[in-house]
Amino acid sequence: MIKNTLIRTTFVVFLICAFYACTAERKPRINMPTTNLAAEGLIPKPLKVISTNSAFALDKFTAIYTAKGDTGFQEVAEFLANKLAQKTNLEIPVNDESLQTLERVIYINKSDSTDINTPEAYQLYINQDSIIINANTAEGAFRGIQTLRQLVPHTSNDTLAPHTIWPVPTGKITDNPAFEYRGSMLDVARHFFSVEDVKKYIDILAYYKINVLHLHLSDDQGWRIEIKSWPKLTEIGGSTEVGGEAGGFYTQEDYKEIVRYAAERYMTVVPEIDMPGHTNAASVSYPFLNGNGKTPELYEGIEVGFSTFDTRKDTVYAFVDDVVREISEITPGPYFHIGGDESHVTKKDDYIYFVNRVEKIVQKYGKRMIGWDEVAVADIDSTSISQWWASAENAKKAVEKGMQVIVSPATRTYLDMKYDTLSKFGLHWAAYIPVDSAYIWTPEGYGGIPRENILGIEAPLWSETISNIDELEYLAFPRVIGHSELSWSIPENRNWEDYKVRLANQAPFLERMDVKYYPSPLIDWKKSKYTYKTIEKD
Ligand code: TNX
Repeated sequence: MIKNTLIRTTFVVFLICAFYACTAERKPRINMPTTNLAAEGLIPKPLKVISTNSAFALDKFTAIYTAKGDTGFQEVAEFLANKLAQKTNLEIPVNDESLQTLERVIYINKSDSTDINTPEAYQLYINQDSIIINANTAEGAFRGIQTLRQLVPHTSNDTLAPHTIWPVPTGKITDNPAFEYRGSMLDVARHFFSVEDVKKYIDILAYYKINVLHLHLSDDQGWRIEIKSWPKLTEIGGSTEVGGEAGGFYTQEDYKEIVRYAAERYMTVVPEIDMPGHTNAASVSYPFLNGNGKTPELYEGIEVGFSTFDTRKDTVYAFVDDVVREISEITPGPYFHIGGDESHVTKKDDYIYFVNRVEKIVQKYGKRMIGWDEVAVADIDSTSISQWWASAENAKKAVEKGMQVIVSPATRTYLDMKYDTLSKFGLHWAAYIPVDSAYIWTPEGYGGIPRENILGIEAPLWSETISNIDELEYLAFPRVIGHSELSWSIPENRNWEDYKVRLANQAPFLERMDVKYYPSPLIDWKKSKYTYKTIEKD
């Protein structure tokens, strides 16, 4: 089963040693129930699943081991142990060679198999006595353990053994993402969200294998990241938000903590500074930036399109250079998002001139530029990325320039769109997006974009109408879970009827995580095979 003989031999020797080390305390084999791995409620749906219909008894005699000396594997194992402890209260040791009572092993293996040929691919073999996760990289192993977390039942089974066990269905999973960029955006500019809120969002997204968090860090209503060379941005520009509440901002240390937390979950943070429009908060802080001919004032409304930088002033580019440099220095990921949307009061020539110049600044600091779809009108090069939110024509232009496209159609992926007329929060300028409509569409070849030009999918959450984490969760969940499947699973594995049952089965996890999701009436939450408390309907 394991292709790499050397690893297999090492592992078998290890198991034999473990067996002899603990024969004195060996427990009788437990009769496992019949299971069906292929029918488990996994999201996103893995590429291939083969069931062998028995179970691995996760219990207090289980231990986790990893390949030694390979970067990141130990941390992935500890992450798994930690999450299993939160779910089951089991304290599962990691790489502990002194164990006396070892019965079952979870082995996280670095494999060079050519079957696992992308960094995020993994194989998961679940047998009665062992679970083996094979991956080329710790990132792949991390994705694999999310699948394993989903397979551990929410309640233990105390009738099978004299002690508590969590039966994990046996079989083999081979998995690999369809798209390399699987993201969600959070608008922390219209309303500010704390580091703790962002971490909670990251945690839930990572469970569904989302690997990009795009932070919309500036807009007309607020500037949310400390720039040491331009302190008034946060002092003045960070002081407000929509609706008149005090805003807030991340210090560079806060931002680094978000980046670190995301990186621990193999998630890339994409910072966005929206320019040359959506810049009122910056212009109030430093009025020389302003190009709309008016005296900028702090703004707490939600209309857009009235602000612009003065794109013909060199000092504006000195400012942009500092901002891009400072943020790039604390951003390990490859991308920098320059916004570029809805610059309605910037003349077209000025807009093109601005985007062309800023692209060079982004590249100077070693990043790949992303911009909302409008940026494709400029003379940008093929390494830059266009994020399609509204205009098919702009998306086409991007493809003609050889650029890659992130697919974020407002009518399908905008998490700030209301579910229906009864939704408490959200806007509806693009559409009402019920849970099925967010899921039933095909990003592959969307709008005629060739598959090879699609970098991935992103679901943006704009925050004009939401001001706290409960409201954020109401709009994001469960829709973003569907977007995770659209970006990870191949079209042949996606099916609404099948998905909606798997989604119903997410209720116990979401509730344990205290996620205030919208209990859409399209989902038969009650049919979930688990019991959970009644959800208050909004
Ligand atoms: C359009 S999408 C915007 C945002 C708003 C959003 C509200 C995009 C690039 N621009 O400024 O927040 O609609 O749905």
